[in-house]
Amino acid sequence: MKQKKSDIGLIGLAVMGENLSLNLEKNNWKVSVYNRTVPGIEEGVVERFINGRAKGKNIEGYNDIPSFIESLETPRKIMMMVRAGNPVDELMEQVFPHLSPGDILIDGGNSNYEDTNRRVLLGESKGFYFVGAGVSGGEEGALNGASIMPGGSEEAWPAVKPILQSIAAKADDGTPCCDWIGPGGSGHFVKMIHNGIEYGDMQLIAEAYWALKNFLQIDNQELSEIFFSWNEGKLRSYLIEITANILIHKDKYGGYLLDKILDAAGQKGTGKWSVINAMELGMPLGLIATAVFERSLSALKDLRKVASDQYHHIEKRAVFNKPELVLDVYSALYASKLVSYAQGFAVLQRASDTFSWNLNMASIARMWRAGCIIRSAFLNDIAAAFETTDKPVHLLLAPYFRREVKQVFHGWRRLVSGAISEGMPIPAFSSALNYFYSLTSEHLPANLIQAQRDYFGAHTFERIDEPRGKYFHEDWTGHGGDTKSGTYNV
Ligand code: NBP
Repeated sequence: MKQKKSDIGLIGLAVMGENLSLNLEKNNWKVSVYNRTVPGIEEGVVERFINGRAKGKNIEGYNDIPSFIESLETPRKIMMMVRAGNPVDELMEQVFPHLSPGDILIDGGNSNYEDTNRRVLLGESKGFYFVGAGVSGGEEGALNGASIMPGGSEEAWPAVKPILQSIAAKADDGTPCCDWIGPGGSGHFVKMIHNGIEYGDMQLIAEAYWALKNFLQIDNQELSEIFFSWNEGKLRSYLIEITANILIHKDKYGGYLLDKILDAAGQKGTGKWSVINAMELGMPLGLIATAVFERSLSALKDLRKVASDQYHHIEKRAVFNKPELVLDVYSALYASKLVSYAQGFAVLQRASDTFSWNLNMASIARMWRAGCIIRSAFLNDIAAAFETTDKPVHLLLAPYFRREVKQVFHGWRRLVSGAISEGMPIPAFSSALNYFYSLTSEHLPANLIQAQRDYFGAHTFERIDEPRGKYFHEDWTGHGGDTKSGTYNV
């Protein structure tokens, strides 16, 4: 009897590919897998998987691309889980000659959205479909349910939808954390901003931990209890939960492991990309930028040691009233997190308008409710805010969040000013508060910036007593010319 062909093919058997193929198989899809075999790199990857974790499962392994592709049901659905960048282009070149019109390539890696824009066009020019799907949730999500953000050739969605939704995490209401994002590289753009928000959340939690630890001089057990209690309320989230666990984790010598970990953070680039792209779009993303720069500053460990010796860093700090301080740190964390998400969603909205992606913000918030690293209860509130009939132009202006900010505002401000006067770094909390102050100020000193720009470079300015869009130049020194510079903005 002729054997049934595979429903989906997966290329790249590193941690994500292996676990995703097991998740697919668990959801009753027949899977073919392929990994390149390069002498000197790691040979026998396919055999190891097929004879190991995939043993006895409905998964077939292939060592060459033609027979791998031949094993798939048409239209073929092929998911690539390889390192982002050149490997994806190289693979596409190898796969193209063996595909038939209508076949679908899915890139599940962390690709740059501009590469995905280009690949969608390339794939479609050859008669194929290309889907750039951001996948979040790491190894655990890949195996048991990830948050998946697919975008690109929309014609491919009906064919890939049941497959991707089956392996996606399910929110508490049962909705799969995977839905169509939009055209071109929008899926990878949304995934990138997700990762940027993750950088922000982690920095904020780190600042909360540091403020509590240093101001209250409490041990990890007590700190952990505070985080566990926060995990019962509005801050309930995966990152708060793992922080509570990390705080009390002991190593084999019996001490808290966290206290022995070097304070020098690494990064792989998606936070940086979020900031670069926000800058390209002319949108403020200060909290995530602060989180990225703080990782860079933390990595300058030797320099910090020298500087702290020279400036005699404050070691003893004032003792605060515990319940009040805990509440103020909570307020700063909650409000700053809201600012961070508001900034992230505003960047998504600008990208959507600029690239005509028609992104659905409520749907994106819902897709992040489970499976991914930033999953939290709070995303339900964000989705609800975006779903109201008079959609807020900015999350901080949604009636629900306006009420929330008003409740925590004084604690947030007390914590930031107290920490600054005590010499405690809280860069993300204060970046959020400054953004909030600027956003809610009708008047800012940018009039002076415009005057300076016009003074030295004839960059022109608008006047408050003339309509917007009318530009003026002043001869500030009495011996300048009339020639103006262009009034474009980048
Ligand atoms: P890696 O990002 O480490 O990629 C390793 C895989 O890429 C291996 O299968 C490797 O084959 C293959 N590969 C490389 Br490298 N160059 C290739 C080429 N020129 N042609 C064909 N295959 C090539 O693996 P990962 O951590 O599983 O991540 C896969 C993708 O998913 C990445 O884009 C990553 O950013 C993204 N992602 C990862 C996570 C995570 O938690 N790890 C989470 C979410 C998304 P080889 O075995 O022959 O070297």
